[in-house]
Amino acid sequence: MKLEGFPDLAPVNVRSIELRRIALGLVSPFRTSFGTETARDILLVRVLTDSSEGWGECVAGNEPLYSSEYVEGAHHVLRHHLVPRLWSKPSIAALDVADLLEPVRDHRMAKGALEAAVLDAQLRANDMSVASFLGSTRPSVPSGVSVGIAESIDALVATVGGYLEAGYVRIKLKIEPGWDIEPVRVIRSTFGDDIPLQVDANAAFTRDDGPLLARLDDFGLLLIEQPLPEDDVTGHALIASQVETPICLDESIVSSRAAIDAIERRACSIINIKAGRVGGYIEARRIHDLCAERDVPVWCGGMLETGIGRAMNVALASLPNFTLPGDVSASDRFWSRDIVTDPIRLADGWVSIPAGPGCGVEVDIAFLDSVTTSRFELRP
Ligand code: SMG
Ligand code: MG
Repeated sequence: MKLEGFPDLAPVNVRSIELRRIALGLVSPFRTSFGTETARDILLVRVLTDSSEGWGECVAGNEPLYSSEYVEGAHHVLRHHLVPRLWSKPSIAALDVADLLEPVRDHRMAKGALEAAVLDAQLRANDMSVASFLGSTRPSVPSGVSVGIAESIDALVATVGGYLEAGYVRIKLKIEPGWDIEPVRVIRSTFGDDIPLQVDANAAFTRDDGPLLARLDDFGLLLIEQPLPEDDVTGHALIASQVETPICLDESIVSSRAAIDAIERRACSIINIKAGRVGGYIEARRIHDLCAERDVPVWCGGMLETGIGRAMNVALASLPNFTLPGDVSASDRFWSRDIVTDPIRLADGWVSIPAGPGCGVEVDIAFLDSVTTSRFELRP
């Protein structure tokens, strides 16, 4: 399939692909409606070509709680089903990867990591940045931070206050039944009505919760993210008809087809784009474009990435229809030390796209080696 609007770049000869797992502890526990994370087991894909190296980060969690994918499963499917499919072509371009992997159903986070590594390697070989490849229109993007469910309202206020002091432009509060109206009310009354504020339920509510969620209309939120389960598109349309605050979908949007379906069924008026969730940055760009054609704003989601995924997300977030601030935070939001030499930082609340070819950041190999738990190398 020929994609429109992407530069035509020379393909690369892939010599080997490494699947590397690392263990990183979070700076503080991150609690959502589906669980608490304190550390991540992160799968990285490293592609070596004749002339370059590329890295891709898999966003699958330690356990299948956010979605059905999880890191051990992603590792297995990459090793046995996805990487072997790349050997069918002597030289490869990132734009070929999705088609080669298409016979394998789902496993989008695993596919996305492999495609990202090929993209990074191919772009480095062609001296082009991910931002230029995707069609970036600005050098930096506003920051946003996702704030977990806290031990108490006082603890939440202290945490949000700290992020505002650090310069974060937009705050997202994780919610669940019982931690829904009150945290939002207190954050509004403490910090005022002007802060861009939104909530994310990670599928924790039911079709009966429309009247409860409508009580959030009083607080001028930017959006309510994914109130219902992933497969309940019609339920989201029902909720959207009962609340004034825009409904945004995250987990439900697994592809451009799913995005069109949700928009046509009026299940959402805003979409959170995560490259990993949809199978890669190329499909993410496709969803960006189809949303732009339909006047549906998008924003860039986050999956607690290291600097590798974070750098690519900043590039994605700089496309023109990313008109809402994303979950684009500094590396130190989650990590005391990032695995890249120049971590992602805020400057007056904004994040710059790392300059340079590929994802624009360099892996700190010595530190990476010190946190590596396993390495597996595949060759044609
Ligand atoms: O990377 O800033 C980040 C995390 C943002 O809240 C965030 N992500 O549903 O949007 C979401 C969650 C999913 C990750 S939970 C492990
Ligand atoms: Mg979400």
